Amino acid sequence: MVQLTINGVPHRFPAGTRLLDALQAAGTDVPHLCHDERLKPSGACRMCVVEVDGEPRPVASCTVQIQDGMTVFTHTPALEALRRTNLQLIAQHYPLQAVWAEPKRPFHQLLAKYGVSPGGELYSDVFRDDSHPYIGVAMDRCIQCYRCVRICEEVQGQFVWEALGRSENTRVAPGKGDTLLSGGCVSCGACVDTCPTGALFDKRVLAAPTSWTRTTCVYCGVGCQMEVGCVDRRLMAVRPVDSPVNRGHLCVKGRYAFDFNHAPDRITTPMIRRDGQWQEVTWDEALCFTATRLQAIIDRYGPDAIGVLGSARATNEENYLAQKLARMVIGTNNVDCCARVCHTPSAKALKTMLGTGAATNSFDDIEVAKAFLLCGVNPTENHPIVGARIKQRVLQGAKLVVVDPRRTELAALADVHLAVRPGFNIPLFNAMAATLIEEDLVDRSFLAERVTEFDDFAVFVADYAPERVADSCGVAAEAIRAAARLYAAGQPSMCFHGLGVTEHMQGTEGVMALINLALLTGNLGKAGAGINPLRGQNNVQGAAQMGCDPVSLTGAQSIKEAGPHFEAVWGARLPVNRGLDLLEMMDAAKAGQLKAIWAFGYDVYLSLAHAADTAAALSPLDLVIVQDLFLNQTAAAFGTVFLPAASFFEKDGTFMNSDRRVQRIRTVLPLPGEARPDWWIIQAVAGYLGKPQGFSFGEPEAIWDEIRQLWPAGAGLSYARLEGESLNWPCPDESHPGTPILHRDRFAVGKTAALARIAFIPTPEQVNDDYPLLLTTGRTLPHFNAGTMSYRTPNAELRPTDTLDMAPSDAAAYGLADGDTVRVRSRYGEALLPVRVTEAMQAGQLFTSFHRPDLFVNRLTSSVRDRMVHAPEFKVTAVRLEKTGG
Ligand SMILES: Nc1nc2c(c(=O)[nH]1)N[C@H]1C(S)=C(S)[C@@H](COP(=O)(O)OP(=O)(O)OC[C@H]3O[C@@H](n4cnc5c(=O)[nH]c(N)nc54)[C@H](O)[C@@H]3O)O[C@H]1N2
Ligand SMILES: Nc1nc2c(c(=O)[nH]1)N[C@H]1C(S)=C(S)[C@@H](COP(=O)(O)OP(=O)(O)OC[C@H]3O[C@@H](n4cnc5c(=O)[nH]c(N)nc54)[C@H](O)[C@@H]3O)O[C@H]1N2
Ligand code: SF4
Ligand code: SF4
Ligand SMILES: [Mo]
Repeated sequence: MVQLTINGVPHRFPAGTRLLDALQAAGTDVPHLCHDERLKPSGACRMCVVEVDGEPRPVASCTVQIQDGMTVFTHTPALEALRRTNLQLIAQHYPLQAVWAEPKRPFHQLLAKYGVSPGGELYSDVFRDDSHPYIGVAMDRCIQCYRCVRICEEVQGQFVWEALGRSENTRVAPGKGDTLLSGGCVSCGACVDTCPTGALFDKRVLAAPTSWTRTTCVYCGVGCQMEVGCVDRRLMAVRPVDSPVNRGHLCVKGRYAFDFNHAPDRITTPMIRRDGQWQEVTWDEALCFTATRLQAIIDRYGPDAIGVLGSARATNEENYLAQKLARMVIGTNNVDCCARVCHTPSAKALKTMLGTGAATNSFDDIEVAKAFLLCGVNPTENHPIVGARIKQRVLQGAKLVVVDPRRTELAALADVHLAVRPGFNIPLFNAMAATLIEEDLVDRSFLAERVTEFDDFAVFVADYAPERVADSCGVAAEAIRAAARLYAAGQPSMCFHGLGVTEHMQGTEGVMALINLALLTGNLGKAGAGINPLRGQNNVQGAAQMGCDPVSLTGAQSIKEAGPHFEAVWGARLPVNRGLDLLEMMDAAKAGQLKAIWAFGYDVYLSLAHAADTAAALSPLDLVIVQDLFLNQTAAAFGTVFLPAASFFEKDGTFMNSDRRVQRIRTVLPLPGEARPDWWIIQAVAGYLGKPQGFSFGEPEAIWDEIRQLWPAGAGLSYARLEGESLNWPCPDESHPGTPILHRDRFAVGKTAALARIAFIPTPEQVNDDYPLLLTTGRTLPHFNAGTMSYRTPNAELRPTDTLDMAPSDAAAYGLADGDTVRVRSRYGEALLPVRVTEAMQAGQLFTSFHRPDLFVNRLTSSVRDRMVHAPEFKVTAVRLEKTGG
């Protein structure tokens, strides 16, 4: 601690504290304009000046650290006069009406405090842009604090704003385009958040919120913390919170894409389909109908004729209840969730090789890592806050290897970009392993202490030398070697992977091949390292972890080992039959063995591969229960009964993010119409099935407390603790600090982990003369999965449609240009898509997202599945292009 005297009063602060922070903590009212805690200090506005004993002139307190024995005066008449003069200068060209209109803006408050009147001699040559759907620009209010310039650079990494011109003529404007969007803006809203005057403002915020409630973003698995502002119980604004995950930053979805909640076609009344027509009914009718039909199926065909699908969008508590209902009330292990289609391969690989099926490290390790290996993952679009953090680290000098067929934003920034041919991860990762061994880049002491099977592995992997596999992988052998060298030299090196690894016939094995690389280089069990799947939705990690999985119970515990404990707590016997996973359920439905499916918060029809096949499975079902916010494609085509769910704005509970944190969501809005939280609906169905025991919780916290009783690694995560702390599980008791880094001294499987010999098996989905192009599918920044939410917001203006991305050479060969509609035909179906020509694509390869239900991209994808856990091969489809008339 360091001693500091402020205005004659002694204080103590930790060494290294910034003087301005100390002054604020001591309760002094030192003003500032250019400062923001998220930014490096700039000292430009000179409002935070103070007198420091021994300094000849006043110093900007945002730029200095406290020293032991420092004596500081903050409000001498000379300082106050200096501040007033500074303000007068700054306000010389400032519009007076702005101050009247919005007296609460920080700059306007300062003017009022110091009695300074704006000069009102406005500049006429300021930047103007009214084209952004969210961000308003009123640059006559720009006071050149450069906070927008700096936050766009230092936090988001987009470099949109620039200070153009010199001295008096300096104007802040986008440097690379005429509008924000053409200048590279990704609509994160950070510049708006930091602007102290309203020169940048949220266009759609028409009135200042009267209440703010903290909650967790509902979109991706990053799990950003945010505050939701309401006026008259209507959503008005969202602002970021300084949490360990997002550090005061959000992306365009979390920050702006919330209008779906008030969408006119939100369904808020239960419905039953009779004679092909949806009819609104009461909850009593809907629940009675649902329970009677379920019971009839159980009586006639047995409980295993029913499948329950949990939701990666709903809370932990709700998913826990869903699998409890499947197992205890219906009596089947047929329960799964959409983790099946994205990262069940990661969970399986990590669990098999290391013992815990989750990311090994925490996002906080990003700032520690010296090198990154990103495989089949596109964080600047799909996990934008993680993407921005990685980008900053790379801009500061960390090395970056990207393995992705497309030149993504981070690939363009990479030291080595391996544009692997879709489907060839295994030989490529094996070739990296072979290089590590051949060039002696392995961590010998880590291998000696913690890794087995090295000798056999070395012999096996020698067959995959880069020079042997490079051609088929579509990359240069020397580039593979360079990638291996960078990864080995990083120390620590952090690996993130995504669906480009998992959604393949050898998806699980792809992740295993990556784990090999971490084992060989000792990049496990320490800060800044690890194998980290970037999980998909807000609570996909939680949905599976809660037991929406046919072969494991809550906490990923095996039925065999943990079963007796669950039976004791639940007071019921667990079903004995092995459960079907989602894909097996589809097979069983097609074969007439499965009769009913209950899907909540999951648009199965739209999102599963090979839609014709999905339709063949869903259409013969006797009962399709859909529980959602909207009449999604599954409901529209096959639904028998629709149960209207509350959104995350309308309920309490917890989500589990990608780095194993459990975080609260809180009720912001009242329930619309008859919509009810998923946990309420599930309990009501249990009651109507005559088994209310164990389903009479009054609120989510009580459900969570039962979960903690059954899940040892989550036992310490009480709601009370979650109020004040951000904890990563395992957290076995209430005094445990949580576990940001797994496998520190030993692996969860034991002291050592074994290298896995993964032989490459090509997918049967191959190009030929009829289907000469390789289509891969994925995501784009503004839209989310089934599009039900993001397309009901102005994000639809940011990106109106999915596009078929292709290389310029292919476009030329097919005579196609941007915006042309083309028919894409695969062996399984066809879709019409607008073309987008981009240098990011390799010749012979195509990419599209699958966000627009009407374009229905999964009509194209194949039935190939991961060999181990059945995730569909969304990433490889052979197609051909056919010109359309229009
Ligand atoms: N904006 C936005 N964010 C999202 C979502 C969204 O829909 N929109 N969805 C969420 C969900 S559910 C998930 S699971 C995550 C997914 O996040 P990511 O894992 O990043 O998802 P994708 O975009 O599907 O695929 C990632 C990359 O894999 C590449 N790829 C394709 N084939 C191969 C291959 O054979 N090898 C390699 N190495 N790479 C390949 C693609 O070019 C793509 O850039 O995102 C979450 N976040
Ligand atoms: N071609 C192709 N297809 C893919 C993929 C790909 O890469 N390529 N990726 C796959 C992946 S990884 C995934 S995760 C799936 C995603 O597919 P889905 O899981 O179907 O998509 P989502 O949009 O995440 O949301 C599902 C539904 O949840 C609803 N919802 C939101 N909040 C709540 C809530 O609180 N309660 C309830 N009951 N409902 C709610 C939404 O309205 C939406 O209809 O798509 C898969 N499909
Ligand atoms: S919204 Fe984000 S990306 Fe766009 S200009 Fe502002 S800070 Fe930069
Ligand atoms: S990064 Fe993910 S969690 Fe964070 S604001 Fe964006 S969508 Fe939400
Ligand atoms: Mo996903």
